[in-house]
Amino acid sequence: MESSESVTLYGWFRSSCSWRVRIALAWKGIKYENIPVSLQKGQQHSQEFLAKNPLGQVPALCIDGFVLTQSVAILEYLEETRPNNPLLPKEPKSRAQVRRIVETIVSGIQPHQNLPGLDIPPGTPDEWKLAWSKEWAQMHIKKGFAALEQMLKESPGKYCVGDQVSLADVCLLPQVYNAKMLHVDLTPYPNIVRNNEELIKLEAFKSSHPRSQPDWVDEGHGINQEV
Ligand SMILES: N[C@@H](CCC(=O)N[C@@H](CS)C(=O)NCC(=O)O)C(=O)O
Repeated sequence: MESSESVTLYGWFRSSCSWRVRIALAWKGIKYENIPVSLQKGQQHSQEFLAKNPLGQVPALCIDGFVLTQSVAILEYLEETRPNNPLLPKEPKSRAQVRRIVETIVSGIQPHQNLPGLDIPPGTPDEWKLAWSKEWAQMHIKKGFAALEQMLKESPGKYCVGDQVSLADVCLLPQVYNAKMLHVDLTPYPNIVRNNEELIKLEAFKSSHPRSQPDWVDEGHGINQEV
């Protein structure tokens, strides 16, 4: 496989999946060009972007002479090809715990807040669609967070799995941001909240925050830098 120095991320400031990749790139000190694909303007459906990801979803990462999609595949690829500042622990049980937390977020929670995941009959008024999608997302976040809260108790430490930052943290912080945006009460999840407070102190998590992105638009959610 061809290896090249230039790395380009196609993403959107508020996409939690894009944010996962931004964190890992920053954590590993990989320089990249950030090309915004506005989901609000529907740019993920443009011919140009579909050539990168026929699924019409961000993120897509051009790296080492090929285009990679699916945030977890990207994270694992970065980990395998750029093992500095590792995001997976060495010990198999801890690795499994990291992957368990990742999977809970990426397949158990995030897809339920992505609009195409909702089968809403055509003709439904916009305000109903919004209310229903919000309700649906909140329900899955609460269910997922209750499970994650338990998992975090099983691997105590400063971060999700002990005292080492891992892919679990890379996925959790953007998900907590989404939960706040959807006004989910986080009081029942003290370990998640504590984890979040630790993570946002770290430069790679801070610099990759939606608000720090060139395409940031204040959408009036009232969420500040301290997610
Ligand atoms: N499993 C994919 C999910 C990607 C995804 O859902 N991306 C969202 C933003 S976070 C998106 O592009 N949504 C727009 C759409 O589906 O039209 C990944 O982890 O990369």
